[in-house]
Amino acid sequence: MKNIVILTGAGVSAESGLGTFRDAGGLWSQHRIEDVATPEGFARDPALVHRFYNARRVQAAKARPNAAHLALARLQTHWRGRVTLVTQNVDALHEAGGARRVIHMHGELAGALCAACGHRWQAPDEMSPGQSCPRCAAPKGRPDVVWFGEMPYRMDEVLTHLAEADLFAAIGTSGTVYPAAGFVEDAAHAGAHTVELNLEPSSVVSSFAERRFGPASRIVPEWVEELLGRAT
Ligand code: BJW
Repeated sequence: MKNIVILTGAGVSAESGLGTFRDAGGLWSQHRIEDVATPEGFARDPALVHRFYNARRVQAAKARPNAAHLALARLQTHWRGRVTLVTQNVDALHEAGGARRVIHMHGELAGALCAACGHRWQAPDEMSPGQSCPRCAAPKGRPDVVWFGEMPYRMDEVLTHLAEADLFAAIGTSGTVYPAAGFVEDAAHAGAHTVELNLEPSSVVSSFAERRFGPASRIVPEWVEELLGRAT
């Protein structure tokens, strides 16, 4: 077994204090998806959307990586083959835990994007409506995140890694948002062993060959130690 592809979701950061989306009390129980996570919502009320992301940017800056982030970074360092980390999360906790070359398929809270020319820059702590682009000066700054109806980032790269995967793991994701929810099928089709690590079964649990349930801070380090022990 050489190539490992790992997909992470909000559950991997839950024990760092960042709320998930769909759990009880999660972000989508406090905000309407159509208002804060679609381009149409942003066009209607950019101030509301900026408030939502400004608050999450502040919260994410205070969060610290937990044992799951640290274990995945350790796997990347010690595994003899390739470990590709694809995250749906917009926080930087994988990097803070020591992971490298993380693919942020749904963007990053730390980034700003010009909706007019596509230029990207470091987001200020507080973004506001009409934020002007440092390159083209259009008042079209927005958070550099992927909303419903938009194309996730670096999909060609992700699909190539999935096609070459020997092992695919999904960690802390509900399996309700595509295309990420379909990665297990892509990896299985390529012949990879597939494993779900989650607090509870996801919507696509039946697609996985192996399942492990519990808090990420416990089950991810256990799984990583097993893999590294098996490889040495
Ligand atoms: C723990 C834990 C602990 C808790 N330990 N676990 C019909 C079929 C197919 C697709 C579609 C369809 N209709 C519409 C679509 C497309 C749409 C979609 O999927 N909609 C569904 C709702 C049906 N998708 C899109 O629009 C995407 N773009 C797209 O498809 O483009 C076209 C395309 C075509 C072909 C190829 C490629 C592209 C874009 C989706 C963008 C999603 N954006 C968001 C916001 C990002 C910015 C932000 O953060 O605000 O991304 S929405 C939100 O959901 C966020 C997340 O990344 C994403 C996934 O959530 P996640 O991570 O799974 O979190 P939760 O809360 O759902 O789950 C947490 C899990 O953790 C739970 O299972 C818990 O049990 C667990 N957990 N504590 C371990 N301690």
